[in-house]
Amino acid sequence: MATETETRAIEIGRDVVLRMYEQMRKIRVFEEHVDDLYRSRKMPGLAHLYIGQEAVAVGVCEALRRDDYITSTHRGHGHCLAKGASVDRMFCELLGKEEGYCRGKGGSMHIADHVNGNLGANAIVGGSTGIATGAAFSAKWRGTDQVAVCFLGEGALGQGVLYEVMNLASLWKLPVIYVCENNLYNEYTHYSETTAGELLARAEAFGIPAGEVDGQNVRSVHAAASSAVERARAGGGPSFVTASTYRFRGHHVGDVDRSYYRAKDEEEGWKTERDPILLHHSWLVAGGMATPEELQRIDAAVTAEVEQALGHALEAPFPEPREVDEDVYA
Ligand SMILES: Cc1ncc(C[n+]2csc(CCOP(=O)(O)OP(=O)(O)O)c2C)c(N)n1
Repeated sequence: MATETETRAIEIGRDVVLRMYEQMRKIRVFEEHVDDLYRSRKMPGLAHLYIGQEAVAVGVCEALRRDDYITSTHRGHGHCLAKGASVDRMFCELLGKEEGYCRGKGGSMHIADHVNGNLGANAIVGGSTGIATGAAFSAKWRGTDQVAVCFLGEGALGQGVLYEVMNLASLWKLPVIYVCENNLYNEYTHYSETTAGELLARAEAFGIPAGEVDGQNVRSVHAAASSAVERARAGGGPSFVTASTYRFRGHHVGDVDRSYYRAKDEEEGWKTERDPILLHHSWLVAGGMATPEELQRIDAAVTAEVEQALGHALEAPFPEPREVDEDVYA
């Protein structure tokens, strides 16, 4: 018998499952180029790559409308792209160019895209939990049916603000969904060394329904997110979801030798057996949703789009030096 996730995946249709494949590929190709930009010293600063976690951003954002809100983290490129950001402007921002989302002055960890409901990445671990909950409060106060999704890493479970806002979200039945991406490590420390007790119990203590989902299965993530979104839109209040996932690369692009904090075999196991894009690819082909040739065409189109955007960004102008203190608030 088909699982609930698979039944939903078939119901949502071919367009959606193919778009989710395309979006995951786009994030992967984008991030691989970001790594190259860092290594070739063309990008100022660092970036925290999302490779390996693509199914979480894509499965969740596919369940949202354009006018719904998200808040993101220091590992935010995947969230931005999944919510509709343009690849050109993303690259421009990372390269400090004027066309970037923050006119080149924010960089990787501060990209916001209000037109698509993205209230911003955030370098402060847990910092966006208050912003997402505030956005949900605003939606409720204004009488809209928008929802807000707060992406957070499991490292943010140690931040007090999360518990203040979950308390209010539950009391006021706010349309907010906390999506905790548990990629097992907070920087270079396994989460079991920083996080006491059961993760889900933390939300349940506030009366918030909480569940865990396989973060490498984009259809499961989409199904879980869709249920939480339906509940929030209908006035049912907040939800909390942990997505079990893994970052395939370092904590940031410069974290190359990881052997002192996690085993090579562990990384290899996730990359070969739990890659969300390969898993979805196999599912699409096995279920007759797409042929390998169709998926190859999507891959080629995505690669061309990302490479064109990169070429554009590399040539794009920097802001004028006289603008150095414009649009800068801190
Ligand atoms: C308030 C705060 N404390 C510490 C840091 C330094 N820091 C940056 S990322 C990070 C780990 C975050 O882990 P997690 O939330 O699990 O996200 P992941 O990096 O695994 O995606 C830490 C401690 C910070 N940016 N903000």
